[in-house]
Amino acid sequence: MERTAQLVARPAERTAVYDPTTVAGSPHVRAAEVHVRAVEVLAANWTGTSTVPSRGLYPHQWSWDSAFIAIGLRHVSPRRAQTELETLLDAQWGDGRIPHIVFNPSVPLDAYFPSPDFWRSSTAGRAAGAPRTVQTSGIVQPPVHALAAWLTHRADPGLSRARGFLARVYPRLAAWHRYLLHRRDLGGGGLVSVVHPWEQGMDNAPSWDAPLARISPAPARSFRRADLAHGAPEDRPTDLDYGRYVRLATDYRDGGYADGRTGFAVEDPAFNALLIASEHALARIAEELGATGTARRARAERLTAALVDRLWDPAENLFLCRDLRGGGLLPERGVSGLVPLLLPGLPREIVSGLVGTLRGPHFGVGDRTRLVPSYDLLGEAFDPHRYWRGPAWANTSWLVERGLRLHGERAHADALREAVVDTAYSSDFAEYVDPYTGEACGATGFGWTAALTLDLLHDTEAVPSGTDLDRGDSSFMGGDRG
Ligand code: 9WN
Repeated sequence: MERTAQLVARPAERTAVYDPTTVAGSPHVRAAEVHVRAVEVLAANWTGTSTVPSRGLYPHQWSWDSAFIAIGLRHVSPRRAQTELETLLDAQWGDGRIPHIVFNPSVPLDAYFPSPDFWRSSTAGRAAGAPRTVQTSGIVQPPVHALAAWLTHRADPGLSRARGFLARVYPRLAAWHRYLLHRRDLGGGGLVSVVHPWEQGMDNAPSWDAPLARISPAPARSFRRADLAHGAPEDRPTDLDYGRYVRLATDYRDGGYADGRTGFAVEDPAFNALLIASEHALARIAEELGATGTARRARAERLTAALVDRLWDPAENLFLCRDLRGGGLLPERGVSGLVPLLLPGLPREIVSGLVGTLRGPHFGVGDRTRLVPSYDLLGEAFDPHRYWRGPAWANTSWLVERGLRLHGERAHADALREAVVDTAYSSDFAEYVDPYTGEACGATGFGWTAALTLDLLHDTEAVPSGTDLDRGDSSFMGGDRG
């Protein structure tokens, strides 16, 4: 295993995508300095087997954080990126679900809420096949993992083959997708539903307000939040929201984590788009392992058609969330509705509609904002600092940047890439930032901010050649299929 110093000292000469000496927009900041600082963050957050999102606020392993972190880590340590994903997959449940948190037993229980004694995975999750030796949560997060595994493989195919990396992770990733497609198609239309706002990863988004309003909150005295010790209360979700999060999680746990009966069920565009991108990646992994990816590609196409059919709103030029319990599309405009831009098989008019929305008055990218706000600038609930109700996150901007580049919007993609890298550096790799000013919010030294900055500095495979697009495949997954 590399020592931290070795990781940090990795040379920065592979900054080929970027101007080799400067970060545009900050002409005095050398790209090499950004690289070194980002690697320091990842080294400081490394526990030996995985990476915490933040030492203070999030001291365990989170599912989609780890996928994004592996995507960055692969540029400095493909071995560590593989380990990151393997550690997460070691906590997979028998029914295929990948839990959203894998708890570190050496961290005190009161460091994060809800803690392992709340989730009780090894007892309450027994019927669903929760592991006995590691404590986890019982909900999930967006399926970025197959995409991360494929990109990690591509970073060092020799090491990957020597370690049998893809052969070991493929069956687990396939089981994960099976769980989502078979147990979570709660609307019967082919798309996956989330059963808790934490599952979609944008916890406090205004899209959840209406479906959450039907949930009776757990009494405030029945739980003790740990997040307020680290973040400003006015930037975090309210106590009332927390009460509802706790009620939903408690009910799910008390039902043995069985699916289908939850009071909250929403089809979300980003969650489903990431599943589709990961299906494309699984097709490539299957081919690398000598099998055929045809069935997976066909499934990805069917899912894309279902996404358009069920969640696209042509009047808004945006994908929206569908509330299965209340019925119908939720009108709130969120960044989640822009994330499907990363899909290769989207009809051209939808791509143009999304780019127009991204640059128009509701998100203002390239005009009033440099990074992609998490929520509609003109929306009633907009707040530039409150969790997922306006601020910008590096992961969603990265996903939109990949989408812009994939669809040939090179100038817009370049500008967004520069903005993410610049802001990450100037905010000390903040968890999220004010979308107008770039002011740091939440934790600094945040894992995926550092990792995705590295990816934007180093990903030479992302430059579109046109050939992959012609094949209807996803160019940001790497050039050839072999
Ligand atoms: C609940 C770890 C996670 C991210 C989520 C982000 C936040 C947790 C919380 O932190 O969620 O899972 O306590 O608010 O919203 O996207 O994965 O970084």
